Amino acid sequence: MLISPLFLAAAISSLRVASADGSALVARQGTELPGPLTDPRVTSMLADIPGFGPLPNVTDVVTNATLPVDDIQADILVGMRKKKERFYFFKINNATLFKAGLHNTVVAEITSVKKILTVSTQPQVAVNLAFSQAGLTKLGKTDNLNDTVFSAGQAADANFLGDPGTNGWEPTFVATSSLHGVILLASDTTTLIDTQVAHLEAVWGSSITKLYELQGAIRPGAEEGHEMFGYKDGIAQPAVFGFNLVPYPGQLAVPAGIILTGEAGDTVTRPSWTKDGSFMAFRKLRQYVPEFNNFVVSNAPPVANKTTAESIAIFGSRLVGRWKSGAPIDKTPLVDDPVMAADPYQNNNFDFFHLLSNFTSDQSHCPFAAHIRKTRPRDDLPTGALNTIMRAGIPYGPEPSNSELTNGATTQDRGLAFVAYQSQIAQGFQFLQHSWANTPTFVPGKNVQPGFDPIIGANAGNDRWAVGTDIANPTGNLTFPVFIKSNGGEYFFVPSISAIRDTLSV
Ligand code: N7H
Repeated sequence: MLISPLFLAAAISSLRVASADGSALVARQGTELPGPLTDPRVTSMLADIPGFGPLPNVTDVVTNATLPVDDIQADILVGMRKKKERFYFFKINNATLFKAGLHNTVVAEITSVKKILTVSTQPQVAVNLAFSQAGLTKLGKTDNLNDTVFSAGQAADANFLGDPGTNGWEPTFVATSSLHGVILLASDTTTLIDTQVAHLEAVWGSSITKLYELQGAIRPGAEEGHEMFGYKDGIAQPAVFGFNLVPYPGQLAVPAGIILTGEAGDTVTRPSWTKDGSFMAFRKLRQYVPEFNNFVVSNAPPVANKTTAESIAIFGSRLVGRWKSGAPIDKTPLVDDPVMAADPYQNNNFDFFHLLSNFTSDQSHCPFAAHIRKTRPRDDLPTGALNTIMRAGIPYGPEPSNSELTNGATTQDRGLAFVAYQSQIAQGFQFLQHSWANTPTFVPGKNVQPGFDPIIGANAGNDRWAVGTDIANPTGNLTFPVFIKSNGGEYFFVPSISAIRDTLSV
């Protein structure tokens, strides 16, 4: 039953009294607490974005039955299709009370992959839960998860990721000893998310403290599915064996163990309770949209037989490797193709190799340094296929206004709440950021050093450079200011639902 606002307000005010005196959940029993949202859904909480291809059919996945989709937390395999998502970062004050609330109430509300696949089984608000190393320790779980990047935490990784230390990081991500976990809440309205948060806060009471929250939302209208610079994002995701049963052409098919811990293809030994979890890399990446747009307009080299506006669009697409529509420039370098962009049978079907061109020097289709080539080199490095991530981020912050765009300076905090899932952070997010995006010699075997990824390549806060952005001068260097600043983040472990129920909450 949906909760009325009046009931909710009354419940919340009674909560304030209850938590002000530090009393525990038990002491509040009998008061009217916000209950869970249990109405069945009639419309999907997920957006149907052209070019993504639908999620797998639940019957097919269950019949195939190689992955326990009713035990795996939904966000790991769903990708970038959420309409609204809140990240609620918290500290555990009292592990015993936190575990009681988790075991008796919350674990039953955690949303599995299976539930999210069908509208009628989707909850009003999908809830997922993840813990940092400090959080697991707080819960008394001192097992070694055999991921040193996770156990050291992201603040310790800042320099290696190319950040200028933790300068500019949200304080919550710097003081990591008290950041114990994150709750992911996804729905189609923030009102529903507010209600679910009130319920969880009622269950956990003073056993947790909210440290920080970030509200993400899909962009409106024609920008739906596009990130803040305007490019369609989330098209290329790995197909996971046992889940995405028939990969689309050009889609990277990977053993489930590349994304899920303990599944086939995961080479690391860990405690048995960690099976069917995943490591989550969260990053708050602030985007400087007017500055990016102005740079693209001011630096676009003229392209033969193209207007100025067309040359600008080509230049922008060469930084990313796709047009704003999502069409890959490797297939259509000089003119956008929105039909191809919207067709999952075409929009990933490329490998950067072209029969009659020189693979070591040809950048006429896609520059070596383009964002999607640096982060998935395809035929440039076929062995790199196992260094992959499932991306599940969402834009955050206000839409850029026209006056802000012409003014040329960012006045708002907006960007990408970046989320990547993988079974080993050192082979996934950290590898892509450090060894590929930030490493000028990558991709290897070319006639010229490619330079940094112009979008995410990071150089300790300093300018970056890349070649190949000018079709007429493919070995020429261009220097880029920073368009994206890291506000930091944390690494979390996303356990299976049974591990939360049977191991972490008892
Ligand atoms: Fe990226 N962007 O707007 O340019 N990304 N990315 N990303 N990204 C992709 O193919 C973007 C970031 C990957 O398999 C597209 O889905 C922005 C980080 C990977 O072909 C666009 C930010 C990392 C892919 C963007 C950002 C990656 C990918 C094309 C930060 C990893 C798939 C749409 C604000 C360290 C490559 C698509 C493949 C695609 C953008 C962050 C990785 C448009 C703005 C931090 C693996």
